[in-house]
Amino acid sequence: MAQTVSDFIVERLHAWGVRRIYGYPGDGINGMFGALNRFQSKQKHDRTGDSDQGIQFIQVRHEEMAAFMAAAHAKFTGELGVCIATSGPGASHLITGLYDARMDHMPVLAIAGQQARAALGGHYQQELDLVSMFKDVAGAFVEQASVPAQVRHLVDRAVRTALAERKVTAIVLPNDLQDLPYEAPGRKHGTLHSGVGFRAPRLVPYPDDLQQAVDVLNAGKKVAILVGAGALHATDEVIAVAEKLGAGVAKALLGKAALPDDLRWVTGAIGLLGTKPSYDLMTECDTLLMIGSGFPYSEFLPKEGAARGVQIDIKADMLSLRYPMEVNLVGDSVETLRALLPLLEHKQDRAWRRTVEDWTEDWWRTLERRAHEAGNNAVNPQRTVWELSKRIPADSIVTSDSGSCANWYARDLKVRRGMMCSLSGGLASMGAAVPYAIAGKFAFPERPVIALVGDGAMQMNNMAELITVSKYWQDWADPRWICMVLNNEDLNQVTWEQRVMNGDPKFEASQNIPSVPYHRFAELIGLKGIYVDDAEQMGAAWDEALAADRPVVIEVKADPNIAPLPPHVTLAQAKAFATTLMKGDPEQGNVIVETARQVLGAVLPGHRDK
Ligand SMILES: Cc1ncc(C[n+]2csc(CCOP(=O)(O)OP(=O)(O)O)c2C)c(N)n1
Ligand SMILES: [Mg+2]
Repeated sequence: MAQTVSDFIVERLHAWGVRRIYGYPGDGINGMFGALNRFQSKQKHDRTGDSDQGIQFIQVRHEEMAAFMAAAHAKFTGELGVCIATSGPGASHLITGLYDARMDHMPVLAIAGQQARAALGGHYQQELDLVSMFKDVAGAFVEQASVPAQVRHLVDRAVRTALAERKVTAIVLPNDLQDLPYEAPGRKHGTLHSGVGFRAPRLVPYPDDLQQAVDVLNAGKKVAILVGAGALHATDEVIAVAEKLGAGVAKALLGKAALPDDLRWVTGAIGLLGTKPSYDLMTECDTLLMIGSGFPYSEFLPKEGAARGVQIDIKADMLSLRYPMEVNLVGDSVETLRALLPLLEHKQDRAWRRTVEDWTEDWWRTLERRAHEAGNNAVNPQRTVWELSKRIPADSIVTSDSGSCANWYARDLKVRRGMMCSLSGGLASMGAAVPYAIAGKFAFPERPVIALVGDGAMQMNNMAELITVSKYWQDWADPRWICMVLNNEDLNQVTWEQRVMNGDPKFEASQNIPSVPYHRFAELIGLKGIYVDDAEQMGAAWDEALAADRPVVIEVKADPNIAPLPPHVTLAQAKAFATTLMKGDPEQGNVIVETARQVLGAVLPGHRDK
């Protein structure tokens, strides 16, 4: 059989290094699935013993999940993530996952089917204007193919652009085109002759600019560092720089795994989900060094003008965006920090460093105390993550969903060196934890993978994606894959936002969600289910799950009345909360006394919550 357009595309993706594609079929994209099938059999036939030579297709339950998995693949491996879907609804389902990749600067390629070329423009079934639809999310490169000789450069440009610009790209393939014989571009006017290959350049600022940064950093007496996803591969360099500068380091959510939390000067997460020492670090520093972070909330950074700033980012458009920096360095974090290191002076006065360490030590004690407070007839959710921290293997991959669990993930999960952690950061979408955890497992099957999820997010789509786990887990080299669900029958994060940010009582119609026996669902589909309704059993539940011979769902009956409060409650928030009390809240009896103490205590002088 002659090579089809789809056969060519699959081979070209393979030549680009693609080894896994997440997706879902449909008649708009069947030509590509036929080619993937042929390619797999051909590879099996040619195989020299290395089963990794082909392209593995992973079938998901919903195309949005395929896009989340592609984004997570890129996050965990640094490679291109690829997802594929049929025309119309398949393509439109991809969108949220693609936005997740785009917001977090991940290279992802989406391949979508389309109706036959002759039908286009005819209000045909499942015909959407996909180029327009993808134009925003995949604006870096989106193109619909119309003739066979075009697809070579479409694949090459889509992949190279995604990798080089760390953006989402998309190729739209009409279904009749997919099965046509492939034609190489002829040697004539109006043809393109593209090639495969991309190597990231070494990006280091000029010596003059490095020197400017050094001058600012050497002059600082109280240096704060903020690291984000761009510092994940720069652990040693960040440690070395922080040691020289006697700095404290806060971590943006996507940079959680950049530094282990056993370093006493690592203040942990920053922002609404952050820690008190990170807040203090930023409020009291005189110099800020920001490395590879797009952390969005300026109010958690130093007050404008209060600190001198140096920023390092691989993307110039992220520089001086949240804080007006004095020195803006475009560069790779590892290379740039290595270039700075020999020029930095070792600060002799370590008083600031000791202050930061004291704050942090104090904070960990606060967290421990908070985690051990009793829940109201249910498990205090902070305890769940606290217990995980005590026993988490150093090679674990941890993902979190958006919801109250992101607070406990951000604050209570102690990162060990070697761990990988991620979530939907910029988009903060619900429903990402399980697909992220699946992609993490496929990328690193020998590592334990743990997803932290709320019950709302579970019901939204994570639950269905457990079926994907049940479909594939027996192929994994190591079965340890654990999803912990906080069953609090509430969209709790938002319930608390309504109370504290808006001053509204809980709106039960929008906030209450039904209880579902998640652990029993797990058992029904061949996984292990564990149910915990007593905080004292939490440690044993983790031990059991980490030793299990199959993936596990731990369902925790979690207390919705433990507030995921910001580290520093403002007067406005305390006032809003006080209004809530006056308006009457359905949970008033349970919640409010303890929270009122914490919220109001945090803003009244002499009443710091310790
Ligand atoms: C797709 C999407 N829809 C809505 C939101 C807004 N949102 C953020 S957290 C949250 C509640 C999550 O509830 P649940 O998963 O039960 O976790 P909990 O906070 O109760 O622990 C909502 C609705 C969002 N981030 N993403
Ligand atoms: Mg919930």
